[in-house]
Amino acid sequence: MPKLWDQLWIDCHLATMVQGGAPYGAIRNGALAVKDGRIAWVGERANLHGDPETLAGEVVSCGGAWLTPGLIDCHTHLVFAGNRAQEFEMRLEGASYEEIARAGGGIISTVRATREASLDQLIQSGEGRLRQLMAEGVTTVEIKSGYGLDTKNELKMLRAATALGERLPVRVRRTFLGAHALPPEHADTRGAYLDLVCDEMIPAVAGEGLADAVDAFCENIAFTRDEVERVFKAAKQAGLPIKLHAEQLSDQKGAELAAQMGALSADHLEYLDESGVTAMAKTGTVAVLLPGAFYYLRETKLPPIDALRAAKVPLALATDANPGSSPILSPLLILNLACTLFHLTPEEALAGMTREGARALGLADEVGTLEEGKVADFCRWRIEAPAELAYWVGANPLEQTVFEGWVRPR
Ligand code: DI6
Ligand code: FE
Repeated sequence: MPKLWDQLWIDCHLATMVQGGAPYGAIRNGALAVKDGRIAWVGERANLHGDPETLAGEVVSCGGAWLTPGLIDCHTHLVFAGNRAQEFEMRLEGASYEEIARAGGGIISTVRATREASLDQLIQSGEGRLRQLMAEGVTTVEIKSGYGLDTKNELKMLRAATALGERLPVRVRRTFLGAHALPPEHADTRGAYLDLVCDEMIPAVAGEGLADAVDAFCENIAFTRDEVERVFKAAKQAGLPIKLHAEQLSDQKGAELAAQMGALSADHLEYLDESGVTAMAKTGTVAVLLPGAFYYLRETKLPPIDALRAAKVPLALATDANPGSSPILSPLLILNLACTLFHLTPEEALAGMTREGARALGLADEVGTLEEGKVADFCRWRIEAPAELAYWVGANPLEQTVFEGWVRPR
């Protein structure tokens, strides 16, 4: 007799993260069925219409564990060469992130190393970092370019990100971030660099299908609002969605521009003002909070969390994993930092790395919650309550990860 489902997960509690019902969308004593890599049924075990063994080819008993959606890290700079430990030491001696950037260090020092690295070297070092994220339950990750800053090297970075998604059991979304910093060879020719980004890089990236979105860094050490607008127009012309690093170190009204132009998300947002909040609320632009960079740069100005919440702006959360402002490869630590530093509730934090992370990537119909029809990406955790995911630091209670219906090898 052919069975209805491929697998059935029982003896578990479910944090479905579906909005509107119980906290965490929780279903105690639940069951979850998988068919053809998708979630085929979710509910209380008592509502199963038959014996587990008659319903599914394989029955997995979870011993009282919690299942959550697979974690979604919607903002990373995971592909790069070298590291910036030396800059970390300089900052501890008093230099600021901006000062280091203006002196040709910061992002530009990673650009030098990344230009020198081969495609294979980028894939290899990126794979090590990606495996770290996966070891804490990440099933979808966004990876940006932005350390190449010329056509050849931006394409190389995006090829490395593409290869990572092909080699490892994880969903990779690639973002073109050519407008991350001004490369040294264009120090006196800003306009020419923007021409290159808009007229050569974006069409090349789109033509080769190497990116799923376009991002930019709107900041006094990077690009102005008007320059970002140009980049966004070129992205739209190429048919690519947009997002923005906005209001990280100062208020440039970048999030407002991003929202007005229909961006998927505006990220960082420490210096966002009330009008920016309103603009984002109006268009449903997701606020991606990055407490790792806030922590690492020892910032003191908090993003306007209460105002964002009050305006019902969706709050996503990500590692911002990068060699300068957030060398952090632990999504679970980020859950904790979101609570301790940004005053999110553990439920908001987990939603930020599941449901809202999916929304920030335009993937809300596919992943982010445990719901019938969605891709079967989920994690099994040895915890007694979902708040523990944000509570522990340095513990990793992950027991198993399922990606597209398959248990991922450890
Ligand atoms: N903001 C960030 O947090 C990263 N990029 C950006 O625009 C940092 C990138 C780096 O310092 O290498
Ligand atoms: Fe970033």
